[in-house]
Amino acid sequence: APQPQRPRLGTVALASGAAWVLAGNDTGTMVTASPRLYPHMWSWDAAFIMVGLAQLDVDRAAREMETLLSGQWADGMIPHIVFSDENGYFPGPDRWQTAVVCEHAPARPHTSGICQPPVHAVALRKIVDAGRRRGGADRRRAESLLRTSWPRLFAWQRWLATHRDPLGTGLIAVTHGWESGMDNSPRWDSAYASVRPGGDLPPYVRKDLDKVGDEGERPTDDEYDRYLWLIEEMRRVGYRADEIVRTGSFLVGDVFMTALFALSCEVLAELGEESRQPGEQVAQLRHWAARSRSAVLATRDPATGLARDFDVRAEKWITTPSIAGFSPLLCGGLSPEDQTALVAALEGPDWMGHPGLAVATPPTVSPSAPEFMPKQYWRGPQWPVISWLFSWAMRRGGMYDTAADIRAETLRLVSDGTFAEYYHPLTGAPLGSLSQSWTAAVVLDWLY
Ligand code: 9WN
Repeated sequence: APQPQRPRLGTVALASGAAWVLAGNDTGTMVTASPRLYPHMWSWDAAFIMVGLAQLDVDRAAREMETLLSGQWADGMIPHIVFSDENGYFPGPDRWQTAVVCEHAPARPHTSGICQPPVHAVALRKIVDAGRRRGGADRRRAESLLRTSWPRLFAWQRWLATHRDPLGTGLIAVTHGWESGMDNSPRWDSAYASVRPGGDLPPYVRKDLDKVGDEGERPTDDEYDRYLWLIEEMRRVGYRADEIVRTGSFLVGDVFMTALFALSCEVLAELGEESRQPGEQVAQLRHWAARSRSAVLATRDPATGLARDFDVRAEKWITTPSIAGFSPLLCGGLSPEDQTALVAALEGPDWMGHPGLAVATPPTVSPSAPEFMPKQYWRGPQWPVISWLFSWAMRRGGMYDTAADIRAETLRLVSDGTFAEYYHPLTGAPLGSLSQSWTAAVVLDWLY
């Protein structure tokens, strides 16, 4: 059905709107992921939010990093949620009980017990660059943040390399779909099919469903039972990282997470060199980056060239045609021919070039695939934050034209001014939460 014509904002209005969204979601110490659906700080959201804040206010961006790091666990893990005092989200601190059962978790702030993709080094890079560009107090603030947060981010990368490499190849594994950031992606369907919630799963009430336009935009109750069951398993083993990897029902080598890990190791190594951090730690980062880059390249499907996840429990490749298939473009390492072919596939008719798309940006699942569901969360919609990530990394890797196209098309999509969490790829309609912070943040970075 034809969509109602929405007003399109020009650049100045769009940038003001984005700044307004971030200000509106700012509690003073954290910019929550969204006003109603996610009233807390999420780990990878926070990183993208810092990217946006860096353009507006270096000190505020630096404080966001400090808030996030105040939730870092003693063993180095950055938890996927740092909770505010709001209680509008489930599962909240009472359900996780991280500090009650795990010595590594801080008592305050309250935190969840899993992690999310490591993109924080990219945020630090952006803050440092903004500070240096502006000079004066901004520069001093950014340099001092670099000194204090570099070792913390190093510890975070080390945690992933140490506790999340079950095969010893550099392929970083997730123990819960939420860790991937792409909660209900069809990538995880087969692995979740083997997660069997026990009869003793404590009862719970979801709080997310009445905060979006249509329940069909969110995961199902069946999926939620599995999400909650995995948390129950983890809580029962006191969130001990190695024990979860040894015994948990869900363990998948996540190629997208791995590519971001490799990318962040490189970015952090560069920042480490610039700020004279210990040489052996910088070398360690480069070593991890190289190993994980190779691991990403080794997952490629010989038939399609797309990267794949590996279900460690079932010992099988996951071939779902999702955006994660393009992970090599995030971390680099392809031969020039293979890179050209993968970019061509991304731009081709099964992806950005699909004739049915309202704007030519990457959908999360190929519209040509049977798994494609255009309204449902990570099963098809376009996520502006994912577009930003690909655009940023591809520009860094010298793929300037595609990077610029993704930027231009995504800006066209978000010029409706809703700053939606995700968009319907066939109609351009906003979906999920509106005034989503990371959408506003990446728009700001693009417009500045
Ligand atoms: C669970 C905050 C987060 C994002 C994730 C996105 C969604 C949470 C949820 O929202 O996940 O962590 O309740 O659905 O999938 O990527 O970080 O924006």
